[in-house]
Parts: sequence; C-alpha cells; structure tokens
Amino acid sequence: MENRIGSCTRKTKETDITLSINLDGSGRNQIDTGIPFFDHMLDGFARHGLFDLNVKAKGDLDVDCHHTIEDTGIVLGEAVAKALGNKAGIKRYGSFLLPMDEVLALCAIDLSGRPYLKYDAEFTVPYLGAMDTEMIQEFFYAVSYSAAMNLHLKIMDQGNNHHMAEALFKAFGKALDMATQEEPRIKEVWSTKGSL
Ligand SMILES: [Mn+2]
Repeated sequence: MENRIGSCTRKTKETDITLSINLDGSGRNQIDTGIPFFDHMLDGFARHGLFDLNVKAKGDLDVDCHHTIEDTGIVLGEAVAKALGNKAGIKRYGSFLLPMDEVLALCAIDLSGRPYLKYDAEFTVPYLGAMDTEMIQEFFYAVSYSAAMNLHLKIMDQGNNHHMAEALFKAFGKALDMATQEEPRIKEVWSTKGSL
C-alpha cells in the first residue's frame, strides 16, 4: 500500500497554515507554529504516532495563541481525513494508556465519522510556556470535528502540568496510529452501516 498522505492549507485574516501528514511515516517532523510549547506537543504526537508531520503556521500571536492553535487543529483534522479517504481496510478503533512518570493519560478513538470530544483533564497552571492550558481542549475539539472522529481524552492520574499535556498528545498519537493501521482481514469499510 502506498503511503497515505493528506495535506491542507487554510488562510484567514487570523491565521495562515500549511500542514501535511503521512500516516505511514516514521515520526519525522518539521513544526513551526510560533508557539514553542505547542511545537513540542505536536512533535510528541508525530514521533510517537510514527507520523511524518510538517506544519507551518503563521497566526495572530500578537492577540494570543487561540486562533493559531484552534486552526492548526482544524487543519490537522482535515489532513487526517484526506489521508484516510473512505477508511476502507483500517482498524478504526484505537486506544492507549500512556504513563509519563507520575501522570497517566488515556486516549480512545473511533474514526466513526461522528465528531465527538469527551475531555477530562484539569490543569493547575494557566500557561505552559506561551501556550494557554485551556487551549489543549480547544485543539482536540477542533481535531475531533474536522476529522469527524470520536475522541476521548482523560487524565487518569494527575501530576506535573507539562507531563499531563505531553502525555495527552503522545497518547493521542499512539491511539491514532492504532486506529489508522491497516487491518488485513478487512478489505471494506468496517461498519455495519457500510460507511464511516
Ligand atoms: Mn516535554
């Protein structure tokens, strides 16, 4: 099977983003959003999901990080959806329980075509670097609806805020890698409805 690659460009008055993802990559990535902590999170996502990811985002960071992070989520979701096409022959479900020292994060995904985010994570600091911690939920919400995926994220054991954020992004990478893997026993779309 050829590498499944999706790319997406989005330009508004607030942001200008170009992103491409190779679902069958090796984790190589080049990420520049202008928000170093967010770059660090996307690096963890790509590396541990074994996705090749290129992101160039220029946003209105003079306002704050909101539009840049939200719109990067929208563009990432669209690129994943494009790379998956009709989703024939994939596992569809994926989940991962990721420990990071004292922190334990859960991610479960169904590439169902029905967007839904269930997010349960409480941060005790407002910022990590120049990234608002409340933007973590906004990012995953944007990904979930633009890729039309059912996405559950939950911090099972709390701890250091940097660890909690990083554990969520890495768990998301691992679970998405699992859900997008090919299932050789299935040739068609794995749904009783016949489409996802
Ligand atoms: Mn880190």
